[in-house]
Amino acid sequence: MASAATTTDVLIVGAGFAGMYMLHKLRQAGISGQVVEAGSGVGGTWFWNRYPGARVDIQSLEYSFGFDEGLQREWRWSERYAPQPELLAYADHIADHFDLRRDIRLDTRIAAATWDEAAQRWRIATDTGDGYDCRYFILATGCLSIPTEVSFPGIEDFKGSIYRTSRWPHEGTDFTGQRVGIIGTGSSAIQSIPVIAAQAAQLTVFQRTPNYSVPAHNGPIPPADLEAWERDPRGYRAASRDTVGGFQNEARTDVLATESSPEDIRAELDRRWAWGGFRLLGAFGDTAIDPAANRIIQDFIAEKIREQVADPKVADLLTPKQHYFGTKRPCVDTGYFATFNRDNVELVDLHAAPIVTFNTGGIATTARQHDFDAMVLATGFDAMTGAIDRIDIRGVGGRRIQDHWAEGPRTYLGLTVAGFPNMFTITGPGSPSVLTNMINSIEQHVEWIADCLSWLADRQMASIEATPEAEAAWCRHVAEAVTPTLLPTANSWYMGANVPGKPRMFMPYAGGLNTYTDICNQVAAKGYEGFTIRAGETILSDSREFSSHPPMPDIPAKLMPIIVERLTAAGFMPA
Ligand code: N01
Repeated sequence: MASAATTTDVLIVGAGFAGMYMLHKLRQAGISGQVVEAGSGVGGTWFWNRYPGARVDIQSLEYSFGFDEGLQREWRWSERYAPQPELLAYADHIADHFDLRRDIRLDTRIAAATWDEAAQRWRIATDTGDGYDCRYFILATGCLSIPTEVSFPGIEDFKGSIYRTSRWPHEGTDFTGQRVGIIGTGSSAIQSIPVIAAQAAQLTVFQRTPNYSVPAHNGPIPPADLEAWERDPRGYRAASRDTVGGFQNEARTDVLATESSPEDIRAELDRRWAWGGFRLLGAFGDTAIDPAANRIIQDFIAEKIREQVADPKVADLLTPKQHYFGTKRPCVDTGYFATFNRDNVELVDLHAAPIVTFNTGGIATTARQHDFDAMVLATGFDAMTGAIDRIDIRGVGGRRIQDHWAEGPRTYLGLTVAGFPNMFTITGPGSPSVLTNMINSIEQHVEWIADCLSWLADRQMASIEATPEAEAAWCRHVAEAVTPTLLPTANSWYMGANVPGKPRMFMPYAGGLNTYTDICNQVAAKGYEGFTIRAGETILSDSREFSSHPPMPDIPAKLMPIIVERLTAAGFMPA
């Protein structure tokens, strides 16, 4: 028999960085909260993704919280890009520093959440048979937390070990002397391949789509960054948040590759390549829009791959040709391409020789049998909606979130969903989230939600619900923001393209974290426009529209024809 539900103001799902900061922020506001976490520890992404070589790919100085002066002062990163154990230690430190663990329940999954219209509360059921009774329900479930359910024929017959990068065993692995195969060449694979290759007797990489990757140049934190941060941590954080991507990358929106001389292009790209990481993305203002400009960076990276890989045929196979640079999330690597120069590493092109089946010994492709002691699946995630979809969430009138999202996720501001009152998503679909430094997006969301709940409490309001009109307007704006760019052209997980049957829709908001933050602040300043706010029969506000659109950015004249053409074709501008 189910035990009595625990009563709390807020139930938070997930004890990653988002869930933990949410809990802390609520406590500061005098609101009670409980966190439920499926894992047996805190840390979210960094709890699960323990594969060899896992590390952050935004500089740690920026991929860390700025909300607490003490936390900032006492935590020191050992490297430019912290490795997974250090990030997990940071998560544990946050849990201890802010005494969060007493309100975090581990090893428990939220199975169902039902809105009780009469009581204006959520009734939550866990997979252990008990539940919660709460006013607010906050999904801090992460954007990349549910692995895709790839299944290969015969996989159950394989006699060796099978590992998933996203569910790596906590005791670690030792591939010494083993023949290892890895499927996938996304970020997880690109980080783990060099490390596994250095340990295993033999590593075979099964590649379906080559990916763009830039060197991390990991090492000590660059002195200039450290000095800038130490001089003014608050200012440094604010500068990071006031960017499109939530990190500083010297973005030059007004300099176009197609208007620059070959010498200037080369010097700029070389400088950014030498600095490493995502700074390459900010080199020119037209790369994300103009195919000709994108081609310039593609050619540059192709040349860099040829420089790193001794065998021209292998270099060619490793060179992306099917998508524009930046339209799938670029990878940041440490020695990835050079790994293919090792005698114990082989690249299998799955386009030339697709996998036919797994078998007891390993994998049979159309070309031949490959025998392994261990297989690694680095095959990706059901991104952005996967974790939410797997909870049986029922809003007003019993409507299921899966039905509301049948044609793709619909949200207002990536924070709320019409018909699902008092439910919030941290870095949900329709927010900048995965296109940004997640920590800065998390901070912005958590602070906005906490302010909103305090505002409601001050006015003794019981519920807040996005109006269908505001949600529709936001969805339109999300689509409008990405339409001028090349982003929708790739078969990316941003588009849901990696999950069979998932609706094709560009899920994150491409308008930039800085712009987005302004919009969210305007919505709040207008008394939460686009929301119906009520307590019982009392309706405090029912402003149905969403009018806080950002001002038009300064767009270089040369890009206007492309942008107008795409917006017109998509119906955002009259023909
Ligand atoms: O997953 P992915 P990931 N047969 O989806 C291949 C973040 N992240 O875990 O491209 C054969 O990128 C698939 O091939 P294709 C980051 O945001 C961050 O690597 O579909 N191959 C692809 O090569 C990242 O973008 C860090 O043709 C199959 C790969 O598997 C996101 O997580 C580190 C296949 C999946 O790549 C996801 O990265 C790691 C099949 N049936 C991850 N199915 C940081 O550094 C899939 N593939 C912070």
